[in-house]
Order: sequence, then structure tokens, then C-alpha cells
Amino acid sequence: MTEDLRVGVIGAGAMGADHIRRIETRVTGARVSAVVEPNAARAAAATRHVPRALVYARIEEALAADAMDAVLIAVPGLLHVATLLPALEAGLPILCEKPLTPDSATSMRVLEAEQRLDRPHIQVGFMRRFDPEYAQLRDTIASGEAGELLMLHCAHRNASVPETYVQEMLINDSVVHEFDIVPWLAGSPLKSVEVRYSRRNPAAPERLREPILVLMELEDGMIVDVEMSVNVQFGYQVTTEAVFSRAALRIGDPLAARPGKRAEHESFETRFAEAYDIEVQRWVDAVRRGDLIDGPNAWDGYLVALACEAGVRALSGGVQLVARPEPPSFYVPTHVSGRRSALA
Ligand code: ISE
Repeated sequence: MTEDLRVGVIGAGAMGADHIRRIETRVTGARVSAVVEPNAARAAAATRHVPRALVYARIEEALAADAMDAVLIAVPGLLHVATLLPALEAGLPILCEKPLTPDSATSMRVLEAEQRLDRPHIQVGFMRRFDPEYAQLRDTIASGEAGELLMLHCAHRNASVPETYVQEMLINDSVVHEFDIVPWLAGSPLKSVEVRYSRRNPAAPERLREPILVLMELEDGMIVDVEMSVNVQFGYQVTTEAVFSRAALRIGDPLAARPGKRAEHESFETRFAEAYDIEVQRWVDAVRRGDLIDGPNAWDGYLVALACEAGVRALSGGVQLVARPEPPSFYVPTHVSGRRSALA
């Protein structure tokens, strides 16, 4: 492909607008040719610097106008199925923000539709896989240079969350990232999930009981703990400490997150800005080469949906087993750089 890839961005909220800016200013080989957004004011604001982008209220209109070669879906998760199905039907490559869909039944509908095509067309936006520190940690784990990986201690802290954020979103909207990244790092699938409640954060609104500690067990016996906090006020932090038999490594350490000091990041938009840039660039490159995806696929999204269902059950207590069906051959091999699948 010699021409720029014509990307249609579906949704011009905060995430969609961020991707529009990214494609227009930092990604090479692509341009925003269409924006699908029913809210006219939002569409106008997001396309202010992209006057040649055509604006449509519905994806069907953009598809009928043949206005895009590929789509980037950045609408809320509940609207993903309604967007994914027509884009698949049109045979377009798709980068879909996480989650693939909010539950495993709808994710299965998407998988069935995708398997009518010749190969996977959907990449799911688990951007942490493109964060240079995460990628390096994965390489260290795979190389064995620090010995055997024994445990992972993860912390995932949000300064605050919007009013629409409810208890189940601790799992479905936030820990969803760890459900993807942990098996990818460790090279072993999830077996079970348990949730423990710590002392309640007085800064949390009435409707939220947090922080929570999520304990995962992987198939290979490893225990992983995730502190999930969403009202820490002092900043946005995502850290991982990996304990090996010969060393311990820590990634994501905030530079200045001490009481009274300004934290390094306030939100995921800046903490993972580089990861998003790399993710979108690699997706664009893959589409232009004809590979269509270069990252987590829809099967990975389906497995994460199953893990979230176990996680939501675990909010009410007990150790909850995670379902782990075998992938159809359509989805093998997967993953970033064509390396071995961490979930296979
Ligand atoms: C948000 O939707 C994200 O995806 C962020 O990465 C996560 O840190 C946050 O908790 C979610 O609400």
C-alpha cells in the first residue's frame, strides 16, 4: 500500500479524540478519513484540526460511503458489538478499544462473525502490551536471565473515577487490563480469581467499596496480587514488581508520588501515551503490510471477558475458577511480534 491508510475513528469522546490527534500528528502511513459520532458538537471539536475528515452519525453511513480502509473503535464497551459486526461484515481491519465486548456471550457472537472471514481482522486495544517497560519485563521473564518467575505484585491506582463508575467496573473497566497483561507476561493462563476487601478509602464515594486486593492463580501455580484503588487522589500509578528466583524487578515506579508532592501522572492518557502511540503505529503498519493485526486478537478479548466474569463473581466472595476453552485454529498463532502465545 503506497497511499496513507484511511482510518475511520468510531467515537469522538476523550479516547476517540486522543486517537484522532495521535493518528494526525504522530502516526505515519495513516490519516483520519472519517469520524463516526452522533454528537455534532463533540465531532466538530475532535475534527477541528482535521477538516478533510468526513463526519457521520452512524457507522453504516460511513461504510456505505466507502469512507475508510480500517476502523478504530473508541465508543463505550456496551456499544462495541453494534459497531464490530457491521465493520466485520464489510471486511475491514479493526482496532477495538478494550474490552472486546462487556461479556463473554457477546464476545462469542463477535468471534463467530469474525470466523466467517479468511483470518483475524480484530486487534483489541490492550495497550499495556506495547509499553516499553512491560515489553522489556516480558523479555526478561522469557529469557530466564533472572531465574524462575515466582510472583507478581501489581498495583493499579486511579486518582479518581467518574460518577458513572460503579463497583463492578473495578473488575470490568480496570482489572480487565491485568487479566490481559498477567498471562501475557507470565506465559501461563489464569486459573482462578479471588477478591479481598481492605479498609475502605474514606475518599471513595458511597457506591464504591475499595481498595480491593485481587488474587489470581495461574495454571502454573504462580500467585499474582493486584491492589486496585480508584480514589487515591495523589496520582495515577500502574506498577509491577516481579519476583524471580535470582532477582526482583520493578516497573512503572512513579518518580515523585510522595505525600505533598505532585504525582508523576494523573491519568492513563499520559501514563500510557507512548504505549498507545506504539500500539496504533504497529496496527497501521500491520494493516498496510496485509497482516491486519499485530497484537492481542479477539480470542484474547474473549478470554479476558471470561476472566472478568469470574472476577465479578469474586466480588461477592470465594475463589472463582476462570473458564478456559481451547481456541479454534483460526486464532493460532497470536500475539505481538508473532512470538509464542502466552495463552496457548
Ligand atoms: C480506564 O477505563 C482504563 O482503561 C484505564 O487504563 C484504567 O486504569 C482505569 O481504571 C479505567 O477506568
